[in-house]
Amino acid sequence: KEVAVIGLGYIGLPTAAILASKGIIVKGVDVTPRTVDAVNKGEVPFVEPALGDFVAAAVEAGTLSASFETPEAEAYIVAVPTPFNADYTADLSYIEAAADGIAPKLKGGELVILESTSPPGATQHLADYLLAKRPDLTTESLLVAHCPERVLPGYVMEELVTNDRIVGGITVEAAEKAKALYETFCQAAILTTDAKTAEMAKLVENSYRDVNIAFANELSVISDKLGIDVWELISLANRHPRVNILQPGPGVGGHCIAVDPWFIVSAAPEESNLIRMARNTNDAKPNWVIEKVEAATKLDTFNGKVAVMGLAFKANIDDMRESPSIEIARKLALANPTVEFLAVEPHVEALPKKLDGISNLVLTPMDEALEAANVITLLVDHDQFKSVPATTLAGKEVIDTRGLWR
Ligand code: SAJ
Repeated sequence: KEVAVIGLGYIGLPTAAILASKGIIVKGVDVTPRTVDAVNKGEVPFVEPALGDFVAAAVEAGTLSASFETPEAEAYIVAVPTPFNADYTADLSYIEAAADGIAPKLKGGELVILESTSPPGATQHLADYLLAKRPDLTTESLLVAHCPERVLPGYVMEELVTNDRIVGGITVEAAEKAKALYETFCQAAILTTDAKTAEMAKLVENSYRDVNIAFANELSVISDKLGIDVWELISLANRHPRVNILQPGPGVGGHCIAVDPWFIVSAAPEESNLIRMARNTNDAKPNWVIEKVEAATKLDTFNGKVAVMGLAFKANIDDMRESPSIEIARKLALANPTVEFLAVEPHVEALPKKLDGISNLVLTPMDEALEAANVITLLVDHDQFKSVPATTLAGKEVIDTRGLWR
């Protein structure tokens, strides 16, 4: 059995490696030389626990290799980015580019699986696109399915095996064949449906989380106005057997939860009121935090230095893509040039591009920043920050967006 995996990123590479660990010959394809080189050396070009061992072992065993060229294979898994355009519609150009590579290699009977998070209709679009390039094939001889990923960054190798999966086929046969492939490594239930329902299920999962985080974020703003501790409020409300409120924060980051709901909104703009409002509520939270920090810097006691604790998009990772903390740090520093911002991020050695070159924003070791600043803004609940003693914070203005130091 030979499988080609197009796109060796956060999802494609783990999927390729786990298939290869089952003895399947996996040929990875990527456009980035750094990625192709790393994989062929048995290395991983980003941080994901346990993935390195899988890749090293599979390359050593000869079941995993990478190249720029799409090979002939019995099955193709497409795991490329689906960013959104300025008007919130999905950009399917990476999927089409993958299809351009696959089309000339098809002989008939192959399985093509789309893993990328996609708007409703994208899998059908992929099938139509391939068939337009290969009019000699038919829906019966080209099996196309959608199998959205659900893994949580940081736990990918574990969740690939233990999470239930949804497989949506353009035809029933496509769904069944895709299911059989995922059964080689997934020990949980694999549920089959049609392609559009599978696409929507993925978007709904992330929108569900977005809407619930928006509820928590709104509660934090209301509680602040009313002089109530929102974390105490939520933990008390959650003692009701049918209530389970999520945690407020400085906004929603990462490129899944802050993106996927827009695909639903753009597919049904008139009907998606709650989903759109949740997105806007979460997107507005960084500005609310900025106002809080600026108010603290207007106090007579302010000594000119603000500590910004955490830049990653969530706790205990180094991933800063679409991080609300970055947005907050950047806007604060640019709008307040006379204030010195001491950014603390234990997971990185240098500031990310978006913050680089801003003269009043400096990456600073935690103890130094906490000592020097008398306004402390906590943006990420990293484990390292939990141990900060109350005495260190005493007498300072603390804006704790995660409720870590209550
Ligand atoms: N957040 C809060 N409060 C919470 C939970 C999260 O403010 O109570 C924030 C986080 O700080 C972060 C953002 O939301 O900025 C997203 O973090 P997350 O841990 O909720 O999710 P991701 O983006 O790391 O991964 C999600 C997962 N989806 C769901 O839990 C429904 C994961 O299973 C998906 O595979 C992933 O999106 C994806 O790739 O779509």
